[in-house]
Amino acid sequence: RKPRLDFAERKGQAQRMLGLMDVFLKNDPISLQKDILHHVEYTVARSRFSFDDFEAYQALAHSVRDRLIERWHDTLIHFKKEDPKRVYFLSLEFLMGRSLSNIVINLGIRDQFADALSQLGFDFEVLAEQEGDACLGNGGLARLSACQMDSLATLDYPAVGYGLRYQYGLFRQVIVDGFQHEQPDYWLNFGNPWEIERVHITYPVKFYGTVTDEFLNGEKCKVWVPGEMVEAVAYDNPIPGYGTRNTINLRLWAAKPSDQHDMESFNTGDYVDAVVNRQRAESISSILYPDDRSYQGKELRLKQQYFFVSASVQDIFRRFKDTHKKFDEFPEKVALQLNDTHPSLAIAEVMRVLLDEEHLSWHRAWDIICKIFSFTTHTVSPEGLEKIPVDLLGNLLPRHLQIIYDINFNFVEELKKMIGLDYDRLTRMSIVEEGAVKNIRMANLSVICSHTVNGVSRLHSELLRTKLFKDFYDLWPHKFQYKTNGVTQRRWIVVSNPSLCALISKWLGTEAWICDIDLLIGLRDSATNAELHQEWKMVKKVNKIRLAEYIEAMSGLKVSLDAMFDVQTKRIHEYKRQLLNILGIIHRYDCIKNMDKNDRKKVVPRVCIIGGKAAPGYEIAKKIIKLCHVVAEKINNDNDIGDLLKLVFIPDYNVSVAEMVIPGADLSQHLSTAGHEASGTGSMKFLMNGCLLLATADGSTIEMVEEIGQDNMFLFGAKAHEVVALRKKGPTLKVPLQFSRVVRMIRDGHFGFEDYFKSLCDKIEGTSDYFLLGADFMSYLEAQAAADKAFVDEERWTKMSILSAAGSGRFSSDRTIQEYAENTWDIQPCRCPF
Ligand code: Z57
Repeated sequence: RKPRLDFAERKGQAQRMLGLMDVFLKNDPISLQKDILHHVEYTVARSRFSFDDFEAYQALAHSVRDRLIERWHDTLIHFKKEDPKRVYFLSLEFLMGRSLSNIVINLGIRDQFADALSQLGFDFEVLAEQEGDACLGNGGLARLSACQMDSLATLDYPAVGYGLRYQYGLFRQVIVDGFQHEQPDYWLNFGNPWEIERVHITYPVKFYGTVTDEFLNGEKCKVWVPGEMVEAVAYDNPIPGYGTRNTINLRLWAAKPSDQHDMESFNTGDYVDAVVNRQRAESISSILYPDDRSYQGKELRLKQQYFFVSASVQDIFRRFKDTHKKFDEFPEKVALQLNDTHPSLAIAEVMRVLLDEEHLSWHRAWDIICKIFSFTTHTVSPEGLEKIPVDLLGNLLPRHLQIIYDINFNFVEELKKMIGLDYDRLTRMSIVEEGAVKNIRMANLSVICSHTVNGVSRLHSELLRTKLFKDFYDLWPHKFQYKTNGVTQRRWIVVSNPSLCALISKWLGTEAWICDIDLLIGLRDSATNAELHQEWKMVKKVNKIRLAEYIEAMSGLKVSLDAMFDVQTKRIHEYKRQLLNILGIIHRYDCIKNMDKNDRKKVVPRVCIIGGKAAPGYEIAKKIIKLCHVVAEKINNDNDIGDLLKLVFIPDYNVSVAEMVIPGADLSQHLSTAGHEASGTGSMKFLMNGCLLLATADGSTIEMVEEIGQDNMFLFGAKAHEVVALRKKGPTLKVPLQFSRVVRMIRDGHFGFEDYFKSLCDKIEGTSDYFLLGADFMSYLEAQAAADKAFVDEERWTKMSILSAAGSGRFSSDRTIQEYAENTWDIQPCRCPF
């Protein structure tokens, strides 16, 4: 493959850019120091002679922000001048984490800032840790959006991200007596230097009301008279690319009371009540739903979806109409990407604007719709698909429900012509689900109205075509594609693992891999080089020390650096089988207890680390967290065990915790029952950091095996195609004795709380073991034994680790985004000159 970018040329441009920037904002140490002190005094408003680390961080952040804004302006002006086709990335969730390090690295001014600070007596890293995470998302889907924004900027694509500016991000997880408690994350408390409030960029968003038929120039048209109006205010978050001047925009909407509405209540005289009532508008963007793929049919959630969609669509139309008159050109300038079904109301909204406001014919409007939308789904199970009760939608958005019905009517009529009166199939494919509660199937709407439907890994796409969307695939095979997910190496190596970053650049003799990840493969040539081995082990050691210190500070537990650090961190879900991990740990504990002194000497010491949040209403997931704590309590305090086995639960797993945990892991576990993880992206971050994988053949792991080879991973468990048959066997399935024994230990109260854990045990025994923990248990233990065996052979382990990182190139979001640009969005890079 030819390299995507000429790195030398990029580097040259970057140098010239720095030179030019000196004209305005200089980057020499004195200028940087002056700038920082200026912000201490005038922005943070502290005395130059007394400010703490947090205040220093704020001043630093503002100095960085100034430099960021320059490039962001230039990019927006350049895009405006060039007027390329843009992609609008609509997502209800963006999990950005911290920004400071990421931004200075992408701008190429990290070292300058670090030097300037150290002369002032500050440590860059210490200040960077003052920043709180922006957690405007739940898990994989949301972090994927963030990685993709980084790649879009770095590859110079003209992209805009749209989302919601929640006042409360994902809840903070606090553990009390081993139970998860949720606390609000009021992340804006301390200000947010990375956003730019645009008080003049606002749009009215309408809700409720009625639709009437009216005549305009002799033509019948629909008029929606809303019952409520809320204002959407833009907050812009510049996203800088690496090695480019391009800095794209992530525009998040906040809800404010509307000026146009409520005149009436003000005139009735109850002024104070009227003002207080107005504040309710703000609740629309107040809180992120923490459910992660369970849809409850809540009105507020639907309001959030429409609110952000409506504001974004108005913004897109305004930008288009600035420079264009004919809507036929719309598809040449606009690609709308639906990140899952959450923003799929955009389809009905664009249709509504074209019909009711721009007065296009249905035919012309529909033609445009079919050319602009692309849809990516992230789920595998039919239950994961979003449905909206018709009553709810009809009440909140009466005109949109009409439009959806019309789209469906036309679709079903067309379908009848193509497949005849196959009523079962027609019923399955209809956008409207009949039943006790009538629902709108947002996935069907999205598939029908999009030109392309993407899965997030090859296996996922296969499952979409043969199961979830089989009826649609048979009809429109050309619509179905897949783009295996990826993560950005800028955040997941350069920011979070600086020692590994330096090592890779040294051994490859270039930094070009930072935006051309395929170069990583070059490490293969040195996979057995003794000198590299030495350095590689040192890097891992440094990161393990950092992680061990964190564990000790957090829980008081001292862990041995010689032990294998074995990590499973991700949202808690039954299908991800954290329970399988815990049962494996209990088994290991039980084995060690039953060994004599000599055998114990042969045990490979382990530090098992588990982390992740459970949705607040997800009982079983919360029980898994408690189980982890009681088992840890028992094992960690058992003198027979000592350093041979430790179990730690890391609370409040988020992006910045991940940045510290992942580089320090020797082994990471990805245990989803095959066919249930659409892709998985955590595994990619571990892989890039030279962490070995113990995993099922699920989602993107299947493709990882192809890249790094079966010998460099620990694979186990039933394959996706075997899972259905295994489930059918149900009661006749023989469960290994070892499995029954560990479940028995929990049931018998070996760890206490046996009544509380009963329902958990019932879920995995007998016919109810839906996720097949029993069926996969032996295979799991064998894979664990294989990992132990490999770990004692230090040379072999290090080689496997190097080959893991060397083979991780395919899992960069740069590759994913490039594929989307070429095969789905049809957009070209638009590079801002210096
Ligand atoms: C979410 O994080 C994902 C899927 C969903 O349907 C929702 Br809702 C949230 C995850 C998948 O579970 C992962 O397998 C995948 O890697 C990730 O989305 C990004 O595609």
